[in-house]
Amino acid sequence: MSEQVLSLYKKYEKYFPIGTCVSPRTLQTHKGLLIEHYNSLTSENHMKFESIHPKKDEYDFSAADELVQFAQKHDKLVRGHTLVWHGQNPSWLFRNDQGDLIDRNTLLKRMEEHINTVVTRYKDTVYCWDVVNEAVEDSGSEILRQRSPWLDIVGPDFLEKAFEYAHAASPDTLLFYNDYNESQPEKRDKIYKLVKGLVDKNIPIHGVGLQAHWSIFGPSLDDIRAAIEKYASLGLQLHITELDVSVFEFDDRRTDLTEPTAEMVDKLTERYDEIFTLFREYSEVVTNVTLWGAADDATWLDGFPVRGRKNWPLLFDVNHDPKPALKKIMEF
Ligand code: HAH
Repeated sequence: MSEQVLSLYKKYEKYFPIGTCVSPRTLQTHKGLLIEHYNSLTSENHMKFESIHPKKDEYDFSAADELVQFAQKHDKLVRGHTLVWHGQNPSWLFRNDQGDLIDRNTLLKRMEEHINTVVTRYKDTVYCWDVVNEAVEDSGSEILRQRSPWLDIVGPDFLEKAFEYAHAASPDTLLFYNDYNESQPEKRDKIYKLVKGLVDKNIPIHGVGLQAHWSIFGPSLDDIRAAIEKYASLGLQLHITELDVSVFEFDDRRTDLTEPTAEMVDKLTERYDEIFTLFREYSEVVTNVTLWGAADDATWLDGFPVRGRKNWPLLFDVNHDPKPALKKIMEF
């Protein structure tokens, strides 16, 4: 790192913590940036079911423990991600020893045991959990995502059960529902309905996580504002949980660039400026803003939606130097 700038999280201290996802590798490769600029950490992959509970009778806490120890040493918050999701699950989870799908009660027992073990272990170090991730269908009339083993085997009350188990394990931990395409009006209204249903039933839920996987083309600021207002009207807090700004439109599959164009850099700067200005305006309800990566050399968008295509969606560049977008969001 060559160029020195003020600390990002210190600049935002009066508004909200600034987070990033990390891996065992980036705890080392991005250590300087993490310590200086971010005060909230989320494990990108190592608290997910398949990583932390790879076999029925075997947990692997090594990477999660390492992250939590780093966070304690450097005085960082930790967001837990994630307990119940359709993705990145171990193959044993939904089947018995004969390889047949298990029944509702057996899966609920496994869910309870998993949530209780993981949430209890980190009750003093993880201040909030994404209890359920991505349970809402993107389009069409169904609210709940179809073809999820949780829905198929347990039924629609799998969400309630997950929140209840997490709350029983640690009553002081903040519990979130987390999803993407959260600002798109159709899906926004479905997420709202789902979460309102939980709130109305007095299920212990404390917040909505807006993943915020956005691009320089959208969603519009009006749609983001409307989503924030709508979720906040439930009386819950909002976390921006996985913010990044792709330089490509989602359907654009071009693979020819080795660096972002000047126009992309300008748009990215403008976009981060308007987004952070909006977040500051809503800092009463937006209580954590986490980026899905500390710098452009470690972003999941290099593999999604086009495998092996470089993207430049974050605030620090591949050399860990501050980008114009970073400087811009510090000007207030
Ligand atoms: C997220 N899904 C997950 O929550 C996170 O755990 C993972 O590391 C990366 C992204 C986002 C997602 C999407 O934006 C579109 C389709 C599927 C998944």
